[in-house]
Formats: sequence, structure tokens, C-alpha cells
Amino acid sequence: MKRLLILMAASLVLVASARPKNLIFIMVDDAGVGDFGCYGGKHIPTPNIDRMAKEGMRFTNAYSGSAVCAPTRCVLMTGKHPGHCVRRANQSKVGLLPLPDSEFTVAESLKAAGYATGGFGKWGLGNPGTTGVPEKQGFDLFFGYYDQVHAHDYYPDHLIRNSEKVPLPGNTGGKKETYTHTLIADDTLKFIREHKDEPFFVYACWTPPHGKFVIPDASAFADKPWSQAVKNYAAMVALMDTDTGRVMDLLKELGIEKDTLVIFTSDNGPNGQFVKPLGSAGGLRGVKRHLHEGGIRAPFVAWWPGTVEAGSESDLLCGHLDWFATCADIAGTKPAQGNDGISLLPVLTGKGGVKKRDAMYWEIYEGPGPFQQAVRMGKWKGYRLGTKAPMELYDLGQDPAEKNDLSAEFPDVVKSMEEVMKREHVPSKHYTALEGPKKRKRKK
Ligand SMILES: [Ca+2]
Repeated sequence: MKRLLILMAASLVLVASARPKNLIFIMVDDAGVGDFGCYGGKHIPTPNIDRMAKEGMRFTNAYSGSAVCAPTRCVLMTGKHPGHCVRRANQSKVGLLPLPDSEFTVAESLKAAGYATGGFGKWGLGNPGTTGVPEKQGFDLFFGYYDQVHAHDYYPDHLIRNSEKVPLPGNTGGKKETYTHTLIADDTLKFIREHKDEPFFVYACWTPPHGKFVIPDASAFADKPWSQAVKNYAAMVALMDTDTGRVMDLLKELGIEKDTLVIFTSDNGPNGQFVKPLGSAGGLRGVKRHLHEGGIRAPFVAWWPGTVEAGSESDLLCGHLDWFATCADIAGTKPAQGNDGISLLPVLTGKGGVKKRDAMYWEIYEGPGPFQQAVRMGKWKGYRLGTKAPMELYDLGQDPAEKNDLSAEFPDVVKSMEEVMKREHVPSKHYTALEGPKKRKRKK
């Protein structure tokens, strides 16, 4: 009833002004920035995402919320950076850490503003029975995987819809008849179709090319001199491209493409095994789990025909962290307290001043280290393996692959980086921030 009243009120406003804009966030899993043609990828055809960039805006300094699945999703949903968001690694001292009730998500914000909210793919912020389930965090509907390990399997015997098991009889007794992403993509499109007449938020957190590298058909890459896993991975990236194209085509078919902002991105950097054959890390240093650029630099393409200038580019320091603030700006709501994001709306529209940040901060409790911190300030990148560990400093303008440590030459910049790391890191009872090695590791 409350929802109906909000919608009625919203529709009265609609008479006088343009309809509230729809918001679609497509985030694939573990694809590297170098997997996509519009970011220099050469091995996997991605014509739809390339078209998206050609008709929209390509961000060249965009970052993932984190270097692995769960904290990235936490940053995206809460707009808080990994120095103080709840989930700062896939695991914690208490295992899987669900989002608590007290967290206010972008979906909750949009739902309160009268949006229909649907998520499709991998949630990873709370299993059934916890406070973190998507339907308690602002989603009317969530279909796919709640548990990250469950999401490794493309032929499980069930998926989950709003905490209820959805049996997949085609995958029982060793059968592999139902590739889950097909169902998830179809449901994503169905939701868009069903809600075309009201404002909607679609969170397409699709699982390929992550997990087991399996796909029903990788024949397009059969002739390539790659292992079967690499061929399958390439086919999974290509499938993400095809399905992103299906979303754009559906919006056009429904005549709502000018009322819809679509973002395409990936949740973190690629797995190491795809760097050599496919260039998945785009020539950057590091892979998934690393806070070097290869672990966190993200493809980030915005498509909004009639609003975002076709073929435009932005080098703004931004990323997943900014999704909540951007949605709030577009929907006329406010992000929660403690939000670190900036609205990308002025960049997207080319109207109004863009608020530039002085720094972006990450920390993660896994990967090499196993505690890492990183800061990006202008052209500079700082990286260290603990709160007392020596800072590595790179000039990404000259050295995008972080090969040449300039920390000895620029002590003032190092000092600023240390200050940002100290300022942004908030201790958590669920994670231990290590001091790290006191001495610099010798280069191998
Ligand atoms: Ca991931």
C-alpha cells in the first residue's frame, strides 16, 4: 500500500516533469580491464560493450570497490570505501560477515524513492537467514546466488529467489542441462520489461567469467591456441558482451533508452591465468586480490542516449564507490551518512561542476601481505603491505604498470599518502590490520 501511494505521488510529479530515470548497473565477475575491445583488448570480440562506449562515455581512471568479490559489493551497495565499510575481505574473523540492518544501501534509498528494485546474479553480502539478504537490504527481488561459493557452480541443483530455493531439475543426478547464467540474464530482461512503466533499479551482478570456467558453447574460440579453460573464459566474456547488448536492445525496443542510465563494469581484476594468453590485466601490474592496478582498475562505461555524449571520455578518479551518490543525485534522494562517493551526474551530463576528490583509498585483508593498503592521488599511486611497511610510490602518468618505485625521490608525496592511509583506515573488530614487513622486499 505504502509503495502504491509513493508510486501514485511519483506519477503525479511525472505529469509535470520527466519521469525518474531508470538505473542499470551491470557488473560482471573477475573480468579484467584488458578483456574489452574499448579498453584495448585484442583477443575477445566485445562489439556490444564497444558500441556502448562509442554511444556513451568511457571512464579511463575508474576503480573497483575492492580487489575481490564481497568487499566490492559492500562498497557498491553502501558507498563507503573499504577503510570503513563492513566487509573488507571475502572472509573475516567470524567467517562470512553479512550486511547488518544498520547499513543503508543504494537499493534501500531507491526503493524509498519509489523505484522497483531487482538484483540478478551473485549477492555475496548475506546468506538466507541473515540480516544481509538482499530483500532486507532494499531489493524487491533478488534471483541467483546468495553465497559466493555456491556461485562458483554454473550447474547447481538450485538457485535462490528472495531466500527461497528454486530447484533446477536439469542439474540433478550429475546432469548439466541448465546453465544458470541463462536463467539469470533472462530474469534480468524480464524484470526490465515488467517494470518499464515505473522507475526501476536493476543490479545485474552477473557471475561470468568467474568461478568454474565452464560454458555450454565455446566453439567460437575452438581454433585458438589456448587451453580449454582460456577458451571457456573468453566465451564467458563474450557472453557478457552479448547479454549487455540484449539489455541495450531491450531498452530501445521498449522506448525507454533515453530514460535509462546503464553502467557496465567488472567487480575486480582478472585471475592470473588469463593475463598471458589474453592480456586480461591490460598490461597493468597485479591481478585479482592485489591492490596494484591490475587488481582494482575497472572497465567503466556509461550509456544513456541523449544525455551522455556519444564517444566521450572521462579521466575522473572515480568508480564503484560513486554509484550510490550518483543514483541519489539522479533519483533526488540522499546517500547514507559516511558515504564517500561523489555524484558522477555532472560528468555524465556535462552540466554543472564536477566535485573532484583529492584521494581514493583501499585496504584489503587478503592477497599478498596478507594486508594491503593503496592510495591514488592525482597521478600518484601509493601501495604498502602493512601500516608500518615501507610505501611504494608510482607515477601512473609515466609508469602505469607500477614498475619504478619513486618513494625515495618524493618523500613529501609518500608522507601525504601515509596521512591519507592513517586518516581513512578505521579499525574493525572483524579484521586485523597488520604492520607488515619493516623492510622493503627485494625485487625479484
Ligand atoms: Ca569477483
